[in-house]
Amino acid sequence: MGYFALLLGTDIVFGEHMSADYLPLGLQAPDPFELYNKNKEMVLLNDRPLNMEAQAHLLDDDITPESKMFIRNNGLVPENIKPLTWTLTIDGESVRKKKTYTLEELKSKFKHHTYQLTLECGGNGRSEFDPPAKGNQWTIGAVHCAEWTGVRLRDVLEDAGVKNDAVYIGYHAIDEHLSHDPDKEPISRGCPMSKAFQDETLLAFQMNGKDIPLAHGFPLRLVAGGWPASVSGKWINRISIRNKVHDGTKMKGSAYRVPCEPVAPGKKVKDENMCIIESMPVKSLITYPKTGAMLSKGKSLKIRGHAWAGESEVTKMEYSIDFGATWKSCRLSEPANRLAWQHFDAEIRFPKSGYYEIWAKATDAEGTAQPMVLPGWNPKGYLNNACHRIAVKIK
Ligand SMILES: Nc1nc2c(c(=O)[nH]1)N[C@H]1C(S)=C(S)[C@@H](COP(=O)(O)O)O[C@H]1N2
Ligand SMILES: [Mo]
Repeated sequence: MGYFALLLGTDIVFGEHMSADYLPLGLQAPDPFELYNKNKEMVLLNDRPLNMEAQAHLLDDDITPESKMFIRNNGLVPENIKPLTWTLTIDGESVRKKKTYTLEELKSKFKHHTYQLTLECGGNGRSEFDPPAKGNQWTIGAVHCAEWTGVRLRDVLEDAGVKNDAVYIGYHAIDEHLSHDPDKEPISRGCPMSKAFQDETLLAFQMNGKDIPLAHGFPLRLVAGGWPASVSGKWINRISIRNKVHDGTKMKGSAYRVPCEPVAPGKKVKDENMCIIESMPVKSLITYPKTGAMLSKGKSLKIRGHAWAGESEVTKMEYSIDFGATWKSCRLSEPANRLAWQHFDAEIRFPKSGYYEIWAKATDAEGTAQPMVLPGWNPKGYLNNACHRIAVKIK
């Protein structure tokens, strides 16, 4: 008992009634679902660093609410953030004049813009690769499309001044490395100037009409829709305008890179033959019904879901109930804005009772479709955009 009291920093009154194997609530780690307002059906992959994903049926909303957004952290979630004294510095080899802004200055000086943006972790779908790839074993739930409000990164960069030799931007954030070493950054990635200068690339301070939730980057986050979500730095306080490809943590080696040319499964690939992932590939999810649904015979079934295609747009959405032998079209919506996911639905009639699978396949504006089997194996297990499938029974 003395030991617990020491940890709690005070006496445990009536502690003599506690059973020997009882851990006082005050010493239990906080429940991440409660701490971060997450739906109880979210799946925790890791608690240090915290990584949590959705299931397909949880992603049914047109705009993903906080409770159903996956969390991907490389380090520790910052604590005690003080938005009033928060600053963002623009520096680097290619800035004309290094400049620092308070949050208030960013908000009052630049025009506000709101976009729905699809953010998918580069490793979403990793769990299916064989031979397996190390890292979080995401299934299909590391994607969301929330509505972000902020100022254009371009407006802020131009205010500080961008030199002609600018190539890339790199973000820096305040989250702590797992080792607690202050000289190490958990992650510091970025994007070429062309992506940094797009209309939809924001320095966001709001998500779904409110302050950004802590786990998703409060009080300031970079959002670059359609690219691996690792480009969208959370809790950022510095952006460097670089005269070369940014060389921060997780930019080099094999991180967020795939072989420049396809390789056989399991093959070792030299770092110099790995290329940085830019636009994410075309993909879709059936969000209704939930896989395993039981339906009664004679009734038709309305399926629905979302489809997205990185920098491109989804132009065709199809489903199959005969294991890919034939495909029928779904109704497909226009995106709310560029880089937002699109919604699809279809009404399906089943010829007789029994077990079925519903497969969904999206095609982008370039004519590239999702593969029905696993796409190109790569050492880190990125970019799995195979068709989503659900099972239904008709009785
Ligand atoms: N500062 C910081 N930004 C970060 C990360 C991080 O660990 N620290 N993780 C990145 C990765 S790998 C992903 S997939 C997304 C996840 O965003 P989310 O947690 O809001 O879903 O944030 C990115 N931004
Ligand atoms: Mo990620």
